[in-house]
Amino acid sequence: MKNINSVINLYFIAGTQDVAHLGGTPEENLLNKLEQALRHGISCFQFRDKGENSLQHQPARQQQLAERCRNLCRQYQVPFVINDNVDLALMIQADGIHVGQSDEEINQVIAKTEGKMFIGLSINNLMQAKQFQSNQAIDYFGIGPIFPTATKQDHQPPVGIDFITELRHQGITKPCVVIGGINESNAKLLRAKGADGIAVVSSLTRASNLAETIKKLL
Ligand code: TZP
Ligand code: MG
Repeated sequence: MKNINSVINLYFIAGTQDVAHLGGTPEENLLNKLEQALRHGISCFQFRDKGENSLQHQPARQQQLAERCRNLCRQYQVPFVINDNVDLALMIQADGIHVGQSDEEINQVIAKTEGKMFIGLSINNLMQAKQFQSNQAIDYFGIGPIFPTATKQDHQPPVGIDFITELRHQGITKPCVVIGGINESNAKLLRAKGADGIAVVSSLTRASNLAETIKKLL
């Protein structure tokens, strides 16, 4: 596997619900957006298809689309990650799985994946970070939301811009990717504050000039 810090450097997350405004079929919308993002230099893609306007109630169609996204990522040699669904990740041989605190129990995720893929875990407070810091099976932490965001409805309270520095001061050394309200005007600051990578949804799904936006996020 590539070095995890280079994998999480510019981490694009999306599902069909995030591109519904683009006007085509869900498949066209997501695949076109993903291809452009891959062409312009994202370092990782997470398939996170859930909620209103997603294919979550059409599992066969959703799996087919996940496979097409995986194939596209492979063409560009960019790691492909599945959000939440460990069984789907195993079935389609994803490169990684990302889970939250309330998803499938982390030890079960670790047992099921048996080192076949990398594992990311969402962290929202210092206690969680300390609890999982020494767990070698977890490859990176997703930290956030940093800012309030309209993209995720049920998100935890925003942790704020200094949380990543606080984690570093508290001895948290695991690779960290920050998420939630990150855009071209705050990305550099978050990197300066200790983030190894940044994760974005709407900055890319709603970009008017994707190439320019990606340059500024990198
Ligand atoms: N997890 C925490 S915030 C968030 C997720 C999936 C959504 C981030 O979306 P955006 O549009 O980059 O703020
Ligand atoms: Mg989740």
